[in-house]
Amino acid sequence: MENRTKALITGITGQDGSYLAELLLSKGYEVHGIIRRTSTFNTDRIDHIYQDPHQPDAQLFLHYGDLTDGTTLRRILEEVQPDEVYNLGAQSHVRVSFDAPEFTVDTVAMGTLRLLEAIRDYQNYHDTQVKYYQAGSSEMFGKVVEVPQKETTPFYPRSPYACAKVYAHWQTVNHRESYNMFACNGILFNHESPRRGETFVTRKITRAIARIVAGKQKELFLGNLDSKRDWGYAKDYVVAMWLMLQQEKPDDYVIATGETHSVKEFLELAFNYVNLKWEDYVRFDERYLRPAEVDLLIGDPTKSKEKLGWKPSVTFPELVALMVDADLEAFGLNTQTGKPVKDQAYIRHGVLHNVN
Ligand code: NDP
Ligand code: GDR
Repeated sequence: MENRTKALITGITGQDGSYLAELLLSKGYEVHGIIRRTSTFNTDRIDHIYQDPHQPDAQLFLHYGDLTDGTTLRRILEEVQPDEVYNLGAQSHVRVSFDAPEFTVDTVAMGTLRLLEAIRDYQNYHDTQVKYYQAGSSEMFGKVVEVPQKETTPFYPRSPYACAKVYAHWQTVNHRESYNMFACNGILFNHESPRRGETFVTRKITRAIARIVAGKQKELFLGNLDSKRDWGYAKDYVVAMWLMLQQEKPDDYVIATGETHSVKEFLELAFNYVNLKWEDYVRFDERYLRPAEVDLLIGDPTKSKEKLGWKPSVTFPELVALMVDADLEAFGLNTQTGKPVKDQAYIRHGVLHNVN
């Protein structure tokens, strides 16, 4: 048997988890993912890379667990004996975190602590080192204190989700400094893809456009169109996660494009792409407003460029186009340009289940 590097991923069924699993498998890793028990299948994003664990050459293994269940996290660590752990699991919707703050904080903040403590004990018992990646967020910057936001910009979180991520960030720093753990924080700005959850604004827009073109939807209800985000492509961002754990020393890095665009600009580009005017379809619904909004995010990726050699490969217009293309393709609609789809769509309910 080959001695492969082993990675354990929480949140493997999410957008980033699926891209990261693909990346690590392509690098020859043995990949283990923690999935939650659900009443219907929740593995659509990773079904295309799933392997029967009975096969002798299987490299992807799934384990039932939850960040709210510390015992199971410890058991999985003992079973897998990973070299690298990527903590991507989260209730990751900012608006929902106002509705379900306790669950959000339990998963995001306490879940991180449970995992860090489990790794600390595992390292001690086995006299080994595990490299740890923490999925931090630009939401931690929240209210504008400084632009562009960089590693040294003070945090000012504006939601239960962001408060929990700030705790997780500092707890990760604390484990690094207290116990000499190889623990890194990625401070990732928004990153999107055809696998983005359908209730985040970019995917909500591109999916609605496809449904409008297909004659299945007439209106799109949105909240605040003025907020600005630094939007990149998820497939690029998981490379940065991996790069952080390949450095000599653990550190924290901002991962961003360095450009910002409003929700309105996203709408304009996306609707123009199919020769429609967004004003004809978009309606306001206050239910999508947040009790406190994050108005402006723009990251300074200088450190990650210099130290990790990382840079984004997809521009904002390219990102919009590839997401619209993928959602159109899901309805069997030709794209305006006839260009091939760069990243095939992942769509639930079997409309299209053909991920690259
Ligand atoms: P998703 O919402 O797509 O995926 C979240 C994952 O976490 C899913 O696999 C989900 O499982 C899992 N999860 C939720 N609750 C728990 C729990 N209690 N225990 C274990 N697993 C759980 O998020 P993304 O892939 O977009 O993001 C990945 C990580 O990066 C998250 O931590 C997010 O907060 C963070 N982040 C994301 C950014 C982005 O722009 N995408 C930017 C910055 C940070 P299930 O499928 O069963 O629901
Ligand atoms: P965000 O992403 O909150 O930045 O968090 P989201 O796409 O939800 O919102 C971006 C902006 O769009 C505005 N908006 C709407 N948002 C949603 N979801 N639905 C709407 O109908 C709508 N209308 C307007 C929002 O108010 C906001 O200003 C994402 C998540 O992936 C987090 O987990 C991650 O940490 C951050 O990105 C970086």
